This record gives sequence, structure tokens and C-alpha cells, in this order.
Amino acid sequence: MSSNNLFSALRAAFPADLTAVAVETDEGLRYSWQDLDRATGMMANLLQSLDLSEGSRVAVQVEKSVEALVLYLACLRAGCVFLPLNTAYQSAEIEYFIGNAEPAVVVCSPANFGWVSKLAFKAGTQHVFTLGDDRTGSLLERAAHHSDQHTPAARQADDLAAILYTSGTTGRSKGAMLTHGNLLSNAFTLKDYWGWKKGDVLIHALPIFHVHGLFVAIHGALINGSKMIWMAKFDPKRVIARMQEATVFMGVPTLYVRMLAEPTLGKAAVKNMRLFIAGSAPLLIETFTEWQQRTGHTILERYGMSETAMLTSNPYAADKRYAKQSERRGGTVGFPLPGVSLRVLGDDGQALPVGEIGGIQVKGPNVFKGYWRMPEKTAEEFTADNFFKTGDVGKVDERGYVVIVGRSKDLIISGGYNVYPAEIEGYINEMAGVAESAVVGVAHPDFGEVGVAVVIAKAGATVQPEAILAELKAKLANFKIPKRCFVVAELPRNTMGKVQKNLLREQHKNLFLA
Ligand code: MLC
Ligand code: AMP
Repeated sequence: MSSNNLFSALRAAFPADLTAVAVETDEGLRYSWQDLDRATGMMANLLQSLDLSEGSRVAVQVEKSVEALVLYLACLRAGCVFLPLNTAYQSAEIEYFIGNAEPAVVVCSPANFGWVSKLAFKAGTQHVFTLGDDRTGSLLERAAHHSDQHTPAARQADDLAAILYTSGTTGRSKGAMLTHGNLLSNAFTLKDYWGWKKGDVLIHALPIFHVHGLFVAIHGALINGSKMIWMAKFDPKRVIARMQEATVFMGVPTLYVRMLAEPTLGKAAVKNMRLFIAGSAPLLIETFTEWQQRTGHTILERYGMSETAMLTSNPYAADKRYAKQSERRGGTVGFPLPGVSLRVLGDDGQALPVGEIGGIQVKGPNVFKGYWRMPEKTAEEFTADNFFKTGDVGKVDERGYVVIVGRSKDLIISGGYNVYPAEIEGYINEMAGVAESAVVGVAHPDFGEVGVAVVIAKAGATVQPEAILAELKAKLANFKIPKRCFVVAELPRNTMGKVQKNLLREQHKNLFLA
């Protein structure tokens, strides 16, 4: 059997001239295609020298850098399973992921080595390396001793390439297992669907621990042999300043909102741009329209998930193979991608006609293999005919465009990051003096949606909202911290005694709006 290693497919798309620039940082560091090839070869040799068993996980919590990109590619090349972790996660969160995934290798920032290595060794990890965002750390020191010649490990389409943890509405986070085949099929589909062409240059300004920045953006550029302008952090001014050298940009809606606030954003800045893509959270129609007016470009919105990579997309252009329409319609996420089947089901499990709202289910070569070591959870989320239940609620309109109208899962999407109220409530409920709490999402001009906590104190106890937020901040990733907290006498309940979160959302809906 021939190998289906995703790295090999990306490597095969490198341009003939390996001395050309593949990645350029905003500070002006340039990495050629040859640099990427050699650096991933050295790092893959290092990983293989560790004699890891088949399917070993490499958990990574490091700041964004080109070397972190090299580490991802080296994991694929060596046949390891890449497990990226949000840099905002704190020790309790990291302890869970490492304990659950049991990685053979952990790579962390030099500054975190003390506490991360302690957790890792406790969980049985054999190797802990460090990687700084300034080309420092033991990982690079060790890799430097290895040859830059490396034959990619043979992988089959069904072999794991990555595990992405996604929180659950109940219980702990689940690791979505994505295969080489899942990611490869999605990369090829998007290359075609979004009309990637020779000369395209991508501005990469997203974090590289989630689907959007790690897979959609990186694979998109590499499978087209396209250069990336690599930004360690999103800075709207810097992105606008570099746009004249680029053709493609991808961002969560907050990135577009922040760029619109910059007076330098206009037709001149975008004159060489071909395509602006948005996703990970709903793009407000106001943002879509304002972007069109200011730049003359129509943002292409698409929809995906950690478990599935990309599922639907507005059209890039009229292409009879895919869609009858060329119009990118704001407020929709476009058509199911080629190879993806999408259906909308009612509460009774029956497929709904056009225009009716129900639960979205999907099937396709991009849909994940299951949740890591959670066969029951996996079985629950798939139907008998193998469709995955997305937890998103929507409809297909009369022209075939998919519209997401909400979620059946209790989830807040804040600036493109998922926040699960159940997790935050669990932490608040354990605090001294707290009887109960409810966390709801409300509209926010910058992040789209943010969490608000409503707390009930135990009889006779006094709790301060600021103290609750401070305590959360000490334990959880910063993006999960509710932006406001209220201590109240009671929570609204229905006749069954269930907290009516819709009433809380209604009550606080204008909290952050002018
Ligand atoms: C930061 N903060 C957030 C936040 N990001 N709060 C809520 N939601 C967020 N997303 C906190 C900070 O910790 C800080 O708190 C305060 O809010 C102000 O932060 P900031 O300086 O304004 O934030 P910044 O560092 O600029 O980050 C904002 C951002 C970032 C939008 C650039 O959140 C981001 O990169 N988002 C992209 C997420 C992403 O890639 N999602 C893709 C998921 S994949 P304090 O208290 O410290 O002041 C997926 C599938 C798919 O969903 O379809 O793509
Ligand atoms: P994640 O688990 O982080 O991958 O987040 C996936 C979720 O993000 C999806 O299930 C949707 O709820 C949401 N999402 C992604 N893209 C869009 C979009 N374009 N519009 C609305 N919601 C989206």
C-alpha cells in the first residue's frame, strides 16, 4: 500500500525553486522551502530517535513561531499524533489534557517548563522539551544534532494525524481524533473550491492550536506551494500594512471587526487581495456589509468544526461542478463542500424540507474518527447511518445555502474560542459561599459573544462578583472568564425547576452594546 502521509502531500506541493521564501515573519525573518524541508527532517529524526511506540502523541503548548509550525510538520512527517494546546490554558486544564491523552512527548514554553514537566512526568510522559518563540529551547538544541534527510513515515488514510480537544456540554473535554485522510481530503477540496492559484500569498494571523489557523490556513498555503506572511499575534494595523504583499486572508469575525476600526483599511490597502475568508463564529451581517463598502471585497464565510474541519462554504466563483450560484451571501455559510453530505433533522429525527430549522448532521471523508478513548460518547454523536450530529441548529434555504441559526449545545463562542458554560459553572459552584450559578452568552461588539455569570450565594453567605472572577482567573484560561458577574437572589426557573437561561440572556442582552 502506498503511504497517505499528509506531510508527503504537502511536501509534494513545494515549488520547484526550493530557495524561494516559504514563510516570512512580520519581523522580517525568511524561511525558504528548503529550510522547512530540512528543519522538519531534523525534528522528525529527533522524534524517531526517541523510539516512540506507534501512535504516540506529542502534546504542544508553545507560543506561535515558525519553529512551532516546523514541529507540527515534523510530527506528521515522523508519524506521530500532534496534540496542540491553547497557550491560555493553565495548570488544571493542562493536567487534564496530559492525563487524558498520555502523550509520550510534551513540548512547552521555556518559562513553563517547571510546572508542565512536573505534570507530564506524573502522567508518565517520557520526554519534555522546551521551545521558545525566539528560536530557543531544548527541542531545537536536540534536533540540531540530527540529519536533515528523512523519509516520511508510511501512514494510511485512517491513521491519526492529530487530536484536538473540544470541551463538552457535560463532563470533561473530548479529544477529536483526526486522520491523515480527514485532513488531506479537506485540504485538497478547499484548494480547489477557493481557487488557490500560483502566486497566492497568505497572511497567517491566527493561533495555530485550533482547526482554523492550524489546518485551514497552513494546509491551504502549503498544499498550494504558497508563501505565508507569518504573524505571531494578530495586530490589525500590521495586517493592513502587509496586505499589499498578500492575496488571501483568513480570520474569525473579531479580526474583521478590529480591522474595520482602523482608518488605514480601504481600497488601496487591499488592492492586491483576492480573497477574504471568515469562520469559526457567526459573521454579523453588519460586518459583512461594512467590509464590502470599505474594501470592495465580499467576505467568503464558511463553517466547520474541530471534529470535521470544513463542512460548508460560500462559493468562490460560479463553478458548475459545485454550485449554481457565485454569490457570497452574508448571514449564510454557503453550500456543503464537495464530498460532504449535510441534512437538517427535526426533533422527531425526520429530514426537514427546505427552509425549516432543525439539527445539522454531516457525513464525509473529513469527518473525524471518534473521540479519544470515549467510544460511548462517539457512538452517541453518530447516527445509525453514520452522520455526525454537529450540535448546530440551522436550515437550508431555497437556494441551497446553509444558514446557522443557533446551537443545541450550550456553548458560547467568544472571539472564535469556545467556552462551555457547564465548565465555568462547575468552578463557580465549588467556591466558598456559592450555592449555584448560571453562565450565559450575550452579544459583544468585539468578541461577538461573551460570557456573563449569574450567581446565587448560600443562605447567610456574602460573595463578591469581583472575587468570583478573580478566583476563576487564577484557574482557567483567560478567554473563558465571564466579562461580568452578578450576584442575585434567585435564578429564573421553569415549572420543571430548570434554570431558564434564555431569560437571563434576554435580561443582559444589552450589557455590552452601546
Ligand atoms: C482574549 N480575551 C478574550 C478572547 N481573547 N476574551 C474572550 N474571548 C476571546 N476570544 C481576553 C484576554 O485574555 C483579555 O483579558 C481581554 O479578553 C482582552 O484581550 P485582547 O488583548 O483584546 O485579546 P487578544 O490577545 O487581542 O486576542 C483576541 C483575538 C483572539 C480575537 C485575537 O481571541 C484570537 O486569536 N481568536 C481567534 C480564535 C481562533 O483561532 N479560533 C478558531 C477556532 S477553530 P484580560 O483579563 O487578560 O484583560 C473553529 C472551527 C472553525 O472554531 O470553523 O474554524
Ligand atoms: P470548534 O469546536 O472550536 O471547532 O467550534 C466549532 C463550532 O463553531 C461549530 O460547531 C459552530 O457552532 C461554530 N462555527 C464555525 N463556523 C461558523 C460560522 N461560519 N458561523 C456560525 N458558527 C460557526
